Amino acid sequence: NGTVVADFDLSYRDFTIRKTLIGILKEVAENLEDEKGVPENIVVGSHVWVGDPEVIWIGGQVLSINGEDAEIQISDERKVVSHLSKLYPKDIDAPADGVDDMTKLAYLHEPAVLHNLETRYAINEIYTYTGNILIAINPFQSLSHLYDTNVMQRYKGSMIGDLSPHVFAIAEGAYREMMNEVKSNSILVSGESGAGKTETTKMLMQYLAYLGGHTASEGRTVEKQVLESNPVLEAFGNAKTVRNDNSSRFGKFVEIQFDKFGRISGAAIRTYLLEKSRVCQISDPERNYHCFYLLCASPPEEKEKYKLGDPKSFHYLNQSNCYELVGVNAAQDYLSTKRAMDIVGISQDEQDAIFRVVAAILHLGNINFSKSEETDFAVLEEEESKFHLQTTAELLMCDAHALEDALCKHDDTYRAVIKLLGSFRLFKFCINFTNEKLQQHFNQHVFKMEQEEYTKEGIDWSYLEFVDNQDVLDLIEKDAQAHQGLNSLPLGHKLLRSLRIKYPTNFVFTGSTIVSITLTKASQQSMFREIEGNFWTLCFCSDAWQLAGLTIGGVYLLSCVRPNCIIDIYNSLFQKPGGIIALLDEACMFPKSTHETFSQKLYQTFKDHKRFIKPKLTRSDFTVSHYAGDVQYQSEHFLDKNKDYVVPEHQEMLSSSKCSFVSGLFPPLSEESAKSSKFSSIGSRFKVYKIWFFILSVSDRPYLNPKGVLEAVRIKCAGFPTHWTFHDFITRLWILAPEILRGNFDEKDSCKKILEKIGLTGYQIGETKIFLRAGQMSELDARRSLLLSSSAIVIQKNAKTRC
Ligand code: AD9
Ligand code: MG
Repeated sequence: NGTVVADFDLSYRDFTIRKTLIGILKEVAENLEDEKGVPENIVVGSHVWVGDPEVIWIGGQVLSINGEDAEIQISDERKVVSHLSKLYPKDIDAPADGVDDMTKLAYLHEPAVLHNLETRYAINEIYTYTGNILIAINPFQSLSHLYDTNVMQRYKGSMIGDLSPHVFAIAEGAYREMMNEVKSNSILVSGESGAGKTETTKMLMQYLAYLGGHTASEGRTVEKQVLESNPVLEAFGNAKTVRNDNSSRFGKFVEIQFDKFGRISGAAIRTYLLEKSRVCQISDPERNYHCFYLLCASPPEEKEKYKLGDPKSFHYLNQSNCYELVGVNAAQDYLSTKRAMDIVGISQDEQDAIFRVVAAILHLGNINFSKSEETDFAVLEEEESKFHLQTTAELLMCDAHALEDALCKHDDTYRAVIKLLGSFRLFKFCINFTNEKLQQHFNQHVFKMEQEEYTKEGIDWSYLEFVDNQDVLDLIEKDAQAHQGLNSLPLGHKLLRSLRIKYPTNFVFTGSTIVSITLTKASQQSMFREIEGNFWTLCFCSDAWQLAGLTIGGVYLLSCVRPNCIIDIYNSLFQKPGGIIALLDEACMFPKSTHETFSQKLYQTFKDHKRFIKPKLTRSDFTVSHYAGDVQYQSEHFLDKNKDYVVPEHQEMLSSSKCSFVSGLFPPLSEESAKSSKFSSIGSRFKVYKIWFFILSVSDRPYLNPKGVLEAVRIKCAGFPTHWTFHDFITRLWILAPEILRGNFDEKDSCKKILEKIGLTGYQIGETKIFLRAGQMSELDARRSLLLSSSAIVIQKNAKTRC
C-alpha cells in the first residue's frame, strides 16, 4: 500500500503583535541587505526597483549617480534619491503577465518575486511555481471554474510544468510518484492564518479522491468518508477569528492510503492541539466553535431536547457580540453537519451523545458560584444556576448532586469543561512551536536536498545559506538534560553520569535520593560550593561531610530533601538550562512557583538569547522572535495551562456517566497518559514519508507574509535551480553548437564546449549534471527557439525550392 499524506494544516496563531506588511517587508529587506552589497550593474539609465512607503516597491529609472546615491525618476513628476545598495535591478523585458515559475525570473530578489505574484494575481492567476513548490495567493472569491471535474480531467496524467501551476498538479505529481516508486509521499501545506490552507487541503483531497475513487461507487465509500470528514472536523474545531471566519483551531494530519492499483483503501486523520481555552473564553469580534451556534439553530424539537435557545443567553457565547457569520446559515449547516456525520459513520446515538455534550458545555458555563459563608467551598448562586446544573447533569447522564459536589469543591468548571471537547493537550504556545518545527523541516528539506545533490556532484555550494531557526527551537524545546546519552537513564543515574563527566571521580548510586561520591579534594570543594550556593533543598550528611572534608578522596553523602532537587543540582552544576518548556515543567514541580518567578527565571536564563526579548514595562511577559515575526506571550496562564489536569473528583464523576460516550471521554488516568501523544512527535512523523511537494499558501496583500515565501524561493534559487544531465542537456541544446558534437563522444566535454561557445558564465559542471543559475535555462531556450524558427524557415525554403 502506498500512502499520500495530504496535509499538515497549522498556522501561526495569537500574534499579539501583528506586524504590518510594510514592517515585515522592511525586515526582510534588511535581512537580504547583507547578501546584496552595492550592485555593480546599476548605472545611469538602469531600470530599478526602489522601496516606497506606500506600495512597498516602485519601479523607476536611474537619472544620475552621485557617489553611492542615485537619483531615480519614478514618474513624470516624481523623483527620489536612494542609496545604491537599496536598489534592485528591474527586468523591463519581463513578460507583462508575469512568469508561471519564479525560477524563470531574470533577477531573483524580493521586489521581483512580489511583483511577479502581484502581476499574476491581478489576472486571477493565483498559483505560481518555484520549481516544484507551489505558491498560492488567496483569491478571496469563488473561482469554481478552477476546480471542476473538467479541470481535474485535464491534470490527470500531466507532469508538473505541463499545464499552468495548480494545486491539482501537485497532487497529481505526488500520486504518480507514489505509484511509480511505490513510496509514501506527503504534501505540506503551510501559510499563515487565513492564507487558504484548509481550502487548499480540501482541493487536494478532492483530487486524490477523484484519482483513487471507485468507479462503481455506491453508498458510503472511503473517499466520500474522507471528504465528509472535513465539515465534521470544521464544525467542532473551527471558529471565527479576527483573521478568518473559518479558522481551524487545531492541527490536522491527513493520511490517505491507496492499494497497489492506486485506489483509496483507507484513511486516517490525526488532529492536534485544539485550542481548548476558546470554549470558555472568547473576545469580541471572534466566536466560539461553530458547533455551539449550529446546535442553537437546530430544529425546534432538538432545541427543546437540549434545552437550548438564543446563543445570546449563554455565557460562553455572549462574551462576544458576534453570533452570525456572513453568508452562513447555521440551521442549514446543522443539518449538513449531521449528514456528514452520517457519511463518516457516526451513528445516531453517538451523534445524540456528542450534541448532548456540546449542549452540556453551554449549560455548565451558565452555572455561577459564590463563596460559602460557612465552609471553604463554593455554592451555587441563583435558581437559574440550579436549573443549568440540573440540565447539565441530565445531558451528561450523571448524578446532579455528585456534579454539584464536584464543581463546588473545586470551583474548577473550566478544567472539567475543556477536557470535554477531546483529549488533546493544549498549550497555545505549542502551535507556534509546531510551526517553527515545520518551517525548520521545510528549510532543511529543501536546503538539504539541494546540498546533497551539490555534494554528490562536487559543486561548490558554500554561498548557499538558509535561515536556520534551530535557535528558536532550542529556545523553546531544548531538554534540560542536554548531555547526550543521559536521557534514557533514570534521573539519579543521569546526575551521576554527568557528575562523572565534570568531576572525574568515583560514584556510588544508592537510590533515588542518596548519592555517595568519592572525590578529590579540589573537586570536592568546587563542587559543593556550586551546590550549596544554589539550593536550599540540599543538605549533607554531616559525618561524611566532616570525614570527607579531611581526607583526600573522602566519601560524601548527598541527601536530598526532595527527589526533584536532583534535577536542580544537575541544572545548577552544569549550567545548561533547558528551553522555555523545560523551565515551565520545572516551575510546575515547585508548588510555590508563580508566573512571576517563572518569568524571572526566563529573563535570567535567556537574557543573552537573541530570539528572546523581555518587553519593556512588563514583569511577566516575554517575546519570542519566531520565524514569521515576534510574538509576545503572557506567562500569566502558563503554569495553569501546563498543568492542564482534570480534578480526580470530576474525572470519577464523569466516568460514572450512564452515557457510554461521556464516560469514554474520561478513561482512567493511567490509560490516558499512555495514549497522549507528545507534540514533538508531529515533526518526527514526517520522517516516515518522502516529502516532495510543498505548498506555500499566502494570503491577499494585507496579510501577505513574504518571509516564508521568499525564503523558499531563495533557497530554491540561490544556488543552481536548474539541473540537467549531460545527456538531456545535449538532446535539448545541441542545435546551439552542432559542430561540437561531431566526432565527440564525451558528453561532459561536449556540454562544456557548448556553454563556452555561448559565453554563459556562473554555471557549474558536476559529475553527471550541469547546474544552471536561475534564468539561464530560459536564456538558452530563447536562443534555441530562435535557431529552431530560423532553421524551420530554411527547411521550408528548401522544401519550396524542391517543389
Ligand atoms: V487558519 O490558519 O485555519 O485560520 P487557513 O486554513 O489557511 O486559515 P482557509 O483555508 O480557511 O485559511 O481560508 C480562509 C478563507 O479564504 C476561506 O474561508 C475562503 O473564503 C477563502 N479561500 C481560501 N482559499 C481559497 C480558494 N482557493 N478559492 C476561493 C479561498 N477562496
Ligand atoms: Mg484552516
